[in-house]
Amino acid sequence: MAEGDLVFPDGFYWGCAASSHQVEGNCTNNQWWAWEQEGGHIKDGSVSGLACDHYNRFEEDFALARELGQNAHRMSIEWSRVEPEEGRWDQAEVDHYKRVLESMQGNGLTPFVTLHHFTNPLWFEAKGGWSSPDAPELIARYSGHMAKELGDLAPFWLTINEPNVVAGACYVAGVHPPQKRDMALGAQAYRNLLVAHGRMYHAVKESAPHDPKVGIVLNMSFVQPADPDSEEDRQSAELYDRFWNEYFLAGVEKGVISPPVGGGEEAPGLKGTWDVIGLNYYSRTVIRRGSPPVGVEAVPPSEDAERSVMGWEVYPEGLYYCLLRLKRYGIPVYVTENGISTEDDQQRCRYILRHLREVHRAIGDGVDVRSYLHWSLVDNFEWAEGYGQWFGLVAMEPGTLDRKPRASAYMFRDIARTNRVPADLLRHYGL
Ligand code: IFM
Repeated sequence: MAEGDLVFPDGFYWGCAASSHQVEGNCTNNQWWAWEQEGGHIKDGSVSGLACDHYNRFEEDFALARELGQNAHRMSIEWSRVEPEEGRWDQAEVDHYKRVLESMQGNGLTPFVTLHHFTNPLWFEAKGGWSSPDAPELIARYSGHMAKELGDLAPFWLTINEPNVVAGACYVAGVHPPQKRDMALGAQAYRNLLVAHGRMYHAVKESAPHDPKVGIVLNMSFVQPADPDSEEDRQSAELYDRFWNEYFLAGVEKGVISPPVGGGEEAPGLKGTWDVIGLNYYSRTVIRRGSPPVGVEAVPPSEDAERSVMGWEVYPEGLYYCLLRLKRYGIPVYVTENGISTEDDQQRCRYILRHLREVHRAIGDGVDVRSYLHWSLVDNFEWAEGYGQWFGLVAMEPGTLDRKPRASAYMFRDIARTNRVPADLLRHYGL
């Protein structure tokens, strides 16, 4: 080992994350697919369609991940496949996910299973989706069934991916289906998501044959006021931070529905429903006071700030601060997503290194971080952005869907295999 190498703890998980709708292809029975067919919603005019055809090519993808030095993989189960109608299980689809998990295991990839990653079965959406008071019970039943069927194949179960994005994008900003712009509905959805998480946690714990680790996946941002000297900006940033970063954390820690969604009332069975915390981190958010009804506004990154194709500012220090914030819960933290959409693979390499440096710094400062799962293995369907984004370590040939690892994939392979970031590599990138 050379001086200045960043060595990660033994048993650290290195891998990639993906979600069913973004990679599998032909997820025809969920609300995203239906919304895409309406036309006009996806920026580049595309539809998810065959996506990466991962549904049929998972063996190839997991073999590639193994060749690329990875020892873990995060995937999601497509609820609309396994429960296509309310209360009816499609055993062939359940068996498909058995094969998926067995293939991961066979390729030396420890599975992290997400139960809900943005997509709802059509029947669930028709009942009101996340705004329905029945949502927690319905998704808990599905979660229990999956844990009973597949629980012995995965040690990590993650309930809901980014509940703050679900509530915010679907019900407040109205940029994801069902495209509502209604603060009251957003609050209702947020409450249901929190209650659902608790119910899902217990359903998995009670149904899985072995005692798996179960937790939530939060999308956290490092929030700062546009003008630190402005009382208004500081208050707006605080409000945004409470809604975006704090709501779920406080909810699960204390078992309450805290403001601004609730009044601090108890949610029975919710308290302490996490064995792990999953953190998705991409960027920081700079906030100033905005106009009603939301009242806060994100300030776009300045012209000279480094940005991704998504327009997100590259701000690695934010990852350190988010990790540090999670330390007080005393629960292992797994970085479940981090990545950049860029056509410049050297920028991706630098992004990865700079973020790994922050993960390493957080570990040095006592945060129990146990994974770095990159978003994503292969370029895929980026929701309302369509296919005009490039998050993959591996490029996908349009038409043939052939996988072509980028230089960043090999850089990540060497880091994963050696469990360290060499000082030379940091120097090579001027870090
Ligand atoms: O693609 C998404 C993913 O589905 C959830 N987290 C953020 C990623 C990049 O936008």
